Amino acid sequence: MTKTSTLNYRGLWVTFEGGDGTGKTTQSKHAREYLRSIGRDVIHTREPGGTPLGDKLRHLILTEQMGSHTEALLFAANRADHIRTLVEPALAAGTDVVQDRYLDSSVAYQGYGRDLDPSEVRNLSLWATGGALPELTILLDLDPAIAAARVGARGEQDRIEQEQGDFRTRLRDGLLELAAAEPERFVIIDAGDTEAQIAGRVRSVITNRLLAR
Ligand code: T5A
Repeated sequence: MTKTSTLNYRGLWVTFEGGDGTGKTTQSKHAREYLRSIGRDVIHTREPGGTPLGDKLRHLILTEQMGSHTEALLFAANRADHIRTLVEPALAAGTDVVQDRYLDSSVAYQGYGRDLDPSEVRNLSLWATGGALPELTILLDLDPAIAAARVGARGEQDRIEQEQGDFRTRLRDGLLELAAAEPERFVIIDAGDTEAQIAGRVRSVITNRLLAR
């Protein structure tokens, strides 16, 4: 079994999770601005992507047709590079990291959404990253139909965003299951509210986590 680490970092590591169009990019950027406004060093990053190699993998993953195993391995390869070359060095130096998606996305999409075993997918990512887990994960939870309308309103969709119906429902249920299994790491926020209301909730969750350190 892979050993996990959550609280050994100087910087605060916060990840945002949720289905497509639930507002992760919007809210993770608000979180970055909030941390800056209280005088903390912070970087904002994302998966897939996050590093020069990660950006190349992101392009491959989102444009090429591939099987579930290949997809899971490419996400894990991106994650290994991202965590080992960017995220962990930043946290060790005392910089906060606000991250749009991490391994819970793989467990939800490649595991619950597709046909892979969720625990195998999780273990693959833990192996790839040496067991790295964030201190705080904010799950933006939203009815998949509303999320799909938000993504649709924006225009073009990538290969994974084009998945429909049952896939989105399995994904949402899977993410809620992950949050229930790790209540000390996850905070669930209703993503159906306004951008400002959600940003306010995210601010207070982050403040409480910093005060509890
Ligand atoms: N993936 C990813 C996997 O399958 N496995 C993995 O391991 C990982 C890491 C690419 C795809 O890869 C998959 C998941 C994805 O399908 P991505 O490009 O990061 O990942 O795609 P998303 O994370 O889904 O990015 P999106 O931009 O689609 O969604 P966000 O970031 O959740 O939403 P955001 O902030 O861009 O907002 C979407 C729209 O809604 C509006 C925004 O203005 C925007 O137009 N909005 C709101 N509207 C009303 N009320 C609010 N409160 C709103 N907040 C935002």
